[in-house]
Amino acid sequence: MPDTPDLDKSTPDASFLSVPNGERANAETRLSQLTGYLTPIHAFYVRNHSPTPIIDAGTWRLRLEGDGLAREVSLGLADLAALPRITRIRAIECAGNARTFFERDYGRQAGNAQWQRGAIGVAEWTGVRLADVLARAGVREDAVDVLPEGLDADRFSRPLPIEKALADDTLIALSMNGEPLPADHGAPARLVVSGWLGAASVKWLGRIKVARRRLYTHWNTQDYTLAGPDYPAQAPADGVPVTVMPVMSFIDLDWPGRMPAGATRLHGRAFSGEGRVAHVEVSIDDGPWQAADLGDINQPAAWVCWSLAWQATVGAHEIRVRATDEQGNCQPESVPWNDHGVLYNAILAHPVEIA
Ligand SMILES: Nc1nc2c(c(=O)[nH]1)N[C@H]1C(S)=C(S)[C@@H](COP(=O)(O)O)O[C@H]1N2
Ligand SMILES: [Mo]
Repeated sequence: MPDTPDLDKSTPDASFLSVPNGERANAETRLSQLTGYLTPIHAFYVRNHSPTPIIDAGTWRLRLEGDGLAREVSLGLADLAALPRITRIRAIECAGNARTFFERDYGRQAGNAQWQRGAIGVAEWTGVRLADVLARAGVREDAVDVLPEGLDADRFSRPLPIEKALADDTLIALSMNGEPLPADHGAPARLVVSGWLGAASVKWLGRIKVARRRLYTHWNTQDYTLAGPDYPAQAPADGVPVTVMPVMSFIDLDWPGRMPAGATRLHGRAFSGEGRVAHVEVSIDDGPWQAADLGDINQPAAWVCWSLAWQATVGAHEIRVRATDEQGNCQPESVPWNDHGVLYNAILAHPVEIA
């Protein structure tokens, strides 16, 4: 292996903010640089718990094992290529996105990587259904949990219940936005788990275990859990393991945002886990909530773009956005503290300076 930098993405460009205080090099998307619906590969946030491994696709194998399978199987890329190919547009969002706002609200840092709002991206993923891959090894009727494991130094792994693993849109992605999967995003093969926390979408897959009992790793017991005084511990976890991501919205501006005065349009994105966003409202300087226009692409487990016409006047403004999903879930005014700083989805008062 060459002298691998923490991130394979050589020089982060203007599309990125690097995240201080992360365990490794982590980079978040600068939402102000997004122009289209999909997040381009070069701008897609990266969350690594150990440095990006460079894996030889030619010799790569995926091992399927465990007592929830009829037999052990080892597959290469040619075996995956023989399975039906599927393409899905899906978001991946880190459970810790917007974590930095816990410090703002409570005066101390929660968890580690101090993300602002950019630990989310939407891409078009192409690959094969995890269900079709597992079928090669014969999934037993009494299988309970599936444990995908990465080939990175930490052997990152986060279990999934069998029902989610076998869902029609849980896929092993081999390409992203029509390009081969880049190293930073899990080449040669990663999971994409619709609507769930990013940690479920294990990168650099090397092994998948299927078991007839519940499985636990650091990543569903000691991190990516809602832990703290307001949450009951679900032993052996220190809190409530995070699964589906909650409804949240963002403005496509830096923080603080800067725009010229005059007739303009505010743009942003809203997302709600496995569901679809039903509406987005915007309030400027504590004014009435106004309905934003939603973009054409609005499907479950991906964001919807929103926009609103605005007559921007010179000075400092505060813009609030709130999204509501099809189930009627709306962003809260505040989020109680939790130790790992996950699932921050409160309505943000976004400072915007008009020159
Ligand atoms: N093997 C492995 N998979 C992983 C991780 C990791 O560190 N190692 N990080 C997870 C986390 S916490 C997130 S938020 C997503 C980020 O995916 P991305 O880097 O492609 O944006 O990958 C997940 N998959
Ligand atoms: Mo994450």
